[in-house]
Amino acid sequence: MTTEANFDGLVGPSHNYAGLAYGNVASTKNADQPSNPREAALQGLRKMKALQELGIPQGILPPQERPSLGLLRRLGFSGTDAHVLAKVRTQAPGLLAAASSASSMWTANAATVSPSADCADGKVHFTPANLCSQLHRSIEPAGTATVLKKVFASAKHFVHHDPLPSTPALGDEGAANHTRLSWHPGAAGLEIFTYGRGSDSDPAPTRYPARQTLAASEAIARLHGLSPARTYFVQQNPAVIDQGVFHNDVIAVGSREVLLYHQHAFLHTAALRDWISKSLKGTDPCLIEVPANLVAVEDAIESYLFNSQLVTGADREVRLIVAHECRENPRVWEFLQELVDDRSNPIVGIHVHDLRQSMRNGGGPACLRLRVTLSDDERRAVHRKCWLNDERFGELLNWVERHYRDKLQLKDMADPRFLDETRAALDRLTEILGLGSIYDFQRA
Ligand code: SUG
Repeated sequence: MTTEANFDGLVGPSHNYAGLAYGNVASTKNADQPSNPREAALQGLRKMKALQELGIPQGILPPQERPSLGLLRRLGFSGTDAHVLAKVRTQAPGLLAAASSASSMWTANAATVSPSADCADGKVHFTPANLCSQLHRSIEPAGTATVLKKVFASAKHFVHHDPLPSTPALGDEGAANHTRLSWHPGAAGLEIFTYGRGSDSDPAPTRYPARQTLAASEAIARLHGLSPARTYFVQQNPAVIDQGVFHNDVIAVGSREVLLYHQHAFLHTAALRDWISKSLKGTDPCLIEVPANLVAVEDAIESYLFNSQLVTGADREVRLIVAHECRENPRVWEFLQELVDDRSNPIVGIHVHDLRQSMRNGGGPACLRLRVTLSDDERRAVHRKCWLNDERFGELLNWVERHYRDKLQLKDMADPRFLDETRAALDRLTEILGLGSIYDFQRA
């Protein structure tokens, strides 16, 4: 049987709020607040466990090492690690912040993944995102590529492409701007790429950057060998980017035959709907457009309603995994009650999760996971210890309790003891997950 697995990013020990992501309202709003990395990691693990208990294969992707001494040395800081940290703290605190972000936790931005049923060679294809629109994220691709090659190692089943060239014309933010619809996970699906920036004559946001480019999405579709007849490129509405929708997964979510999206998510919605309706085989699509008079764009951004995970459990029931902020917003909560009561869609339940630590940086339930649709054979080929089960869950809880701080601010990141602590934590994690030397190149 083919199923959609989730690979969540473990929150790293340096999780902090540095206001680095311009255009991401939560990141800006919470800049310089103290963070609680321990609570952040536990919140993420609890969500993973809940999904695993629904019978959905749940994978774990390790965090990257931060602060990145590699970045700081590349930028001209030299001497011992302690010297580098002391100098960057006084001379360029902004670079210390960029080098210290735990942003690899949002694995929806790690890569674009196409299942084997969609690709010409019948293999699962991965392209790590170059994340070139922001310095703190642009240092993720090399580590991401290393991890993905380790976790999905079998050349018989998996193909790994290099990240696209790191330049604004090819800005790529991974699966956060990619949705797949299909009548069941193993069938050839429709791959929908959403971009913020196309040709110069396309309307563009005026306030905030459009991170994903059409040229990047087209390159990925070519690399993955997708059928043009089952691939679609749709422009994000620039007006919502200017309101803080920095990725499409902040305003739309799709899985199987269901696409749940806000009225203002796309620029040419009718054409997208028509294309889906005529192209989806095996079943009728269920296209749920949420009107702005029920849920305003600001409510969507505040609650992360559309950053929910739309999942099908082993019992075949379809549920939405939402952030706690959805329950706290009366309009959003009322909409969700009506959604579940409405029998014209398959969604039967809403599960609420407290992910506040990640949410304060603009990362909701769907940001924390990379979806990888896998057949039985492909699932068996995945690095075994990266699957969550009761034993791994227990080990990871203990690991977090032992190694993570419960309060962190930027100044702590310049303390060499913090770097030592982080390295000890990640060394232990590679033992738990059996990942060998994945951090070696980051320490060179
Ligand atoms: O790239 N926030 C991330 C959040 C990513 C959310 N992912 C998806 N929507 N799929 C970003 O904007 C904030 C880091 C800071 O400010 O410290 C940050 O990078």
